[in-house]
This record gives sequence, structure tokens and C-alpha cells, in this order.
Amino acid sequence: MEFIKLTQDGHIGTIVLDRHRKLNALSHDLVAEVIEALRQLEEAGARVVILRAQAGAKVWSAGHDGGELPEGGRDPLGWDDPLRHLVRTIETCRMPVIAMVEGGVWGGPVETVLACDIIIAGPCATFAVTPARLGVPYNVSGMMTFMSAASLRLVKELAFTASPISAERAERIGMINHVVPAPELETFTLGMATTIANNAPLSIAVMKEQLRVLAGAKPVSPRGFEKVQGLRRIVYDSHDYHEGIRAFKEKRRPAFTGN
Ligand code: LCV
Repeated sequence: MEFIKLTQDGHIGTIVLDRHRKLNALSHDLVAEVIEALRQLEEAGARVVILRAQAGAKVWSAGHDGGELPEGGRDPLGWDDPLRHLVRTIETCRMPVIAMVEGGVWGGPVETVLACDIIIAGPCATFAVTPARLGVPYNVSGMMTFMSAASLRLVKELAFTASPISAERAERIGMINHVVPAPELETFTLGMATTIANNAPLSIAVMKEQLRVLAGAKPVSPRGFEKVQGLRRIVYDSHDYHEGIRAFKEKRRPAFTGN
């Protein structure tokens, strides 16, 4: 595989994001390799998976690949978007997925990390929810992922400011499980993976699916869903969305007008 490294040691699988030149930006091809790796690990009897970046990474992932974002008139985060497919695969695969985070996590990859079952970070890890930075209308299930991970007030701060928060703060508010000193991060993560792998895989797989079904059981009426989708369309049909994506691709600050 070109964009990830896949290894398995007994019942523990490890997927390393390895698209170094683009800071592990989640392109269609990188996501396809992660999804295939999860499928192979499940088939090979892995009982737990560690999803991580290269050792010592300054950026865990720089976000949805900006080059693959539509420039307007189409839902940028629809059902078939690679990021949506990756989140669903992590949530529904039988094995617990532990996100081991070093470096900055930007945009869609924050949701990818939050979709993982357990999050263990080094002290320099940061998390930035960036739709407002680009003018993107985040999608419904993504918002629910954020709401499951943090209080509504904190989700609003993350979403409205698009500013990174520290691993220490994320742990303090319960958004991530552990912050571990960098030299101990790998050992600590492997230790937890080993504990999980030595427990009953069927019981864990069923509890993981139970928790997914129960956590996702938030009543959104068809009318409510249609209203949200209509509001999102206003955004991705707007001048600001087009400007945000163009500015991102041209590496300049966007000039948002509110239209
Ligand atoms: C493709 C990239 C990217 C990238 N795609 O290094 O959540 S939503 O709704 O917002 C969703 C739509 C989403 O996820 O949007 C993307 C959100 N991500 C961001 O806002 C972060 C964008 N990246 C950055 O701000 C910087 O790259 C950071 C601060 C992460 C690192 O800065 P640094 O100066 O260390 P460069 O910016 O020079 O990036 C190194 C290479 O990675 C590419 C970037 O274009 C450059 O490649 P080239 O030298 O070939 O141009 N890169 C970075 N992010 N999201 N490519």
C-alpha cells in the first residue's frame, strides 16, 4: 500500500498513516487503503487496531484533502465522501480501534479520531474543527459524532472558532481518554491494546455495536432532517463556500462576505 503501513502482531493490528508529503491529508486513495486494511485485519482475526501517524509526527492529519473538495453546488461531505465512508467503517468494524495521536489533527480527521473507540494522545497533540475556516457545511452525522464526544457548548466553541484545542484540555473535558508523555505513548497504547486483545472478542464486538446503536439513537424527525439539509445547501451553494475552497487551494486567507 502506498499511503499507509499495515502490520499485525498476534491479535493486534496497526495502521500507520504514511502520506508524508501531504501531512496525511485524507485523500480518496489514502482512505481506501485504511478501509481495506481494516477489512484485512478483521479477516485475519485481529481483535484490536491501533490507528496512528508516523512516529514523532508533527501533524497526525492535515484534514480532508483540500484538492478533492468540490468548489460549489454539490454537498462536499455527502454520504459517499471518502471521509464519511471511513468514519462509518471505523464505527462498524468488529474490532475496537484505538487512535494514537501525535501532532495536530485538522478538520475531518478530528471526526475520524472521535469515531475511534479509544483516543490516546501525546501532550503535543491538538484538535481543530475547521468547517468555519473553509466555509464548509458540516454534515449531520459528523455533528452528532462531535456532540457525542463533548458538551454542546464545547462543540460550539470548537466549530465557531475553528481553533485547535490542546490534548490536555481535550482530556480534561472527556473528549479523549488519556494524555501520555511522548516517550511512553507507544508502550501505553500497546499495553491497552494487549489488555483488550486478551479479553473476549465476541463480548467486546457486541458491546461496541450495542453502544454504537444506542449512542446513535437520537430522534431527528424527517422534517428536522430535511430542514438541516436545506440549510446545508444554502451554505454549499453560497459565495462564501466557493471563496473558502478557492482560498484554501490558493493558500490565502478567504474574504468571507456572509453571502
Ligand atoms: C491537501 C494539504 C492539506 C490538506 N489537503 O505545512 O472539516 S472540514 O469541513 O473543514 C474539511 C473540509 C477539512 O478537513 O478541511 C481541511 C481542514 N484542514 C486545515 O484547515 C489544515 C490545512 N493545513 C494547514 O493549515 C497546514 O498545512 C498545517 C498547519 C497543517 C501544517 O503547516 P506546514 O506549514 O507545516 P504546509 O502547509 O506547507 O503543508 C505541507 C504540504 O501538505 C499540503 C500542503 O499543500 C503542502 O503540500 P505542497 O507543498 O505540495 O503544497 N497540505 C496541507 N494540508 N488539507 N494537502
